[in-house]
Amino acid sequence: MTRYRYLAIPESEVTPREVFRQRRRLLKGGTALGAAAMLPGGMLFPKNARAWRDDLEGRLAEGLPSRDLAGDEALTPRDDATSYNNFYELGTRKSDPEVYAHQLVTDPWSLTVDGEVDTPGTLALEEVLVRETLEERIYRLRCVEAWSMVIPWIGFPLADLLKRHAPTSRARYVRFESIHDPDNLRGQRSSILDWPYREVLRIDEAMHPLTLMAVGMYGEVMPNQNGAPIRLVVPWKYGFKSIKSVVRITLTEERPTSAWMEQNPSEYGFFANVNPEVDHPRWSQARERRIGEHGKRETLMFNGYADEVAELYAGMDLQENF
Ligand SMILES: Nc1nc2c(c(=O)[nH]1)N[C@H]1C(S)=C(S)[C@@H](COP(=O)(O)O)O[C@H]1N2
Ligand SMILES: [Mo]
Repeated sequence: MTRYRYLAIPESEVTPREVFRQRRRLLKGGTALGAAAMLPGGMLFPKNARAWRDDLEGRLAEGLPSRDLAGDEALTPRDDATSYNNFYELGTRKSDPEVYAHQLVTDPWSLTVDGEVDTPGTLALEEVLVRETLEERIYRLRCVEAWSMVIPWIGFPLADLLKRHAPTSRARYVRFESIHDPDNLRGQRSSILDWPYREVLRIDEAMHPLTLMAVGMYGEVMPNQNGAPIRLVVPWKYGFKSIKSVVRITLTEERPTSAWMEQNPSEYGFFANVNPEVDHPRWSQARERRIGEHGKRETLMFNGYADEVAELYAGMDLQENF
């Protein structure tokens, strides 16, 4: 069952509508969207470095439709979801991403869509977002390490973005790449992964209506430690597929590799669909620890999204294709 409601943001946290309108008018003065301008050589010149953030904050303040796709389960407390993270660019301890969040520079931000598309391009994030309809989606998130959360994301279907760039008939895979900025990101000065972080979906997985590009959570702009300013969320797959801080999306004919598959293919498969019957080489996947709860829960097939996605894998051996 899908419940629709409106995002409730406490009045105290909301900038009065008139103040927003005024600020947006000021920002818009002159340039389209108050956006970054493209200089020769493709360098982005930040006319207004806060452009995407100001636009997004304005839209969040106006309220968004919301869909609960986690079966009415309690939300993970926001403090847990923003302080217990995997974001190896900022360090490998769960507490590192929050502590070093400031090392991720997100203003300005641009996104490239290229490869097997008719209209490739690099756009400032505010230009990407102005085209898309945002909504809140409450999803379960299950990490391969056997913990889970329930998170209210804000975003838009990846399919909407991909369609605007017109995938060619040869496009079979979608490759995502995170920011590469070793001067600022302490984790990228270690060789735990071959940076930048890269992930891959099959095109039908990428076009699935559950597959989200998220730009916020808990009614607010995405915190840096959760993958600001824009990240993937694929709720039926282990969390490592949900790549953070995306700068580039490339459609391909051949299947690219991902950073985790290069690092350890026996532990991190291509599909990484949540499956209680396929154990990780070092631990069982039958149960999980819901962050903020005591005891353990049974892990659900496809993380509880089997009705929506099982048909994508019809006829496949899921033990083999893990
Ligand atoms: N770029 C990047 N994306 C990433 C990771 C990472 O280290 N770097 N960690 C992944 C893992 S293992 C998980 S479980 C989720 C965690 O998302 P969260 O911190 O918002 O809960 O992000 C995924 N996306
Ligand atoms: Mo994870």
